[in-house]
Amino acid sequence: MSGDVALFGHWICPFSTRVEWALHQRGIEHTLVPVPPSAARPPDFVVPQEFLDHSPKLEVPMVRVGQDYRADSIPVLEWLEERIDAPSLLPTDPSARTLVRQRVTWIDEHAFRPMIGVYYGVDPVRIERAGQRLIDALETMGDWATTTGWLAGNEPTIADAVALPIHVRLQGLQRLGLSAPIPPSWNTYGERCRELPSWDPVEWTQGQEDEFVGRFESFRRVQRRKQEEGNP
Ligand SMILES: N[C@@H](CCC(=O)N[C@@H](CS)C(=O)NCC(=O)O)C(=O)O
Repeated sequence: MSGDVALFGHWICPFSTRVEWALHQRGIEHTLVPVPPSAARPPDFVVPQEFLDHSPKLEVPMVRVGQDYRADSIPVLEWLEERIDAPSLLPTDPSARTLVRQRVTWIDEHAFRPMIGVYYGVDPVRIERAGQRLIDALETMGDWATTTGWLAGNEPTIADAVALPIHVRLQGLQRLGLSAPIPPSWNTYGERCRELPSWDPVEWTQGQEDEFVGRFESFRRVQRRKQEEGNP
């Protein structure tokens, strides 16, 4: 395993959490270089030059292994599988791998997108609709996990990495308007994730959850004021 792995990311970014969890779950030693997303950057924050030089879209997460850089969470998860010899989050059987990749794509579209719709939502009706779509997705994923233990088979895979940030911020989402009941199967699956040693490094403190909720409440206030002023 290459000993020189760095993750440029931030706890508030769900895409960074995917990668951070996968690094811990695979037991890959790494350095975490905190780069807050621009909206969460303190005014005096100095963005590392290495990040500016190598991130194609200036988005976190970005990962360095040795002298090579990659960005974009799902390609990064795949690249780390090829690049680093450590316990894998991809099954060896080709049809099982195909299932993992299908589920990764499904989760990104059907769960992550509405999740982001909840916290970036401004209009209560849209927040409610995004919340319902998210709950429907949690139900589907909870059913997968009930059948095999994990989201795509009987071991954790990159599909679990892709979905994991939802567990991390679920209470924050509820505080931001996710009002429908959480499917019990999703909660049971969440308990299984919390038992993994890789959970602790990505779990939010109460302060982090409060900061997440506070940031998006204030984002909503600003957007609503702009709308009232006819300047959305
Ligand atoms: N498709 C990318 C999305 C990454 C992304 O949107 N990152 C956000 C933070 S959560 C970002 O860095 N935005 C640019 C900025 O904040 O300046 C991935 O999966 O990694």
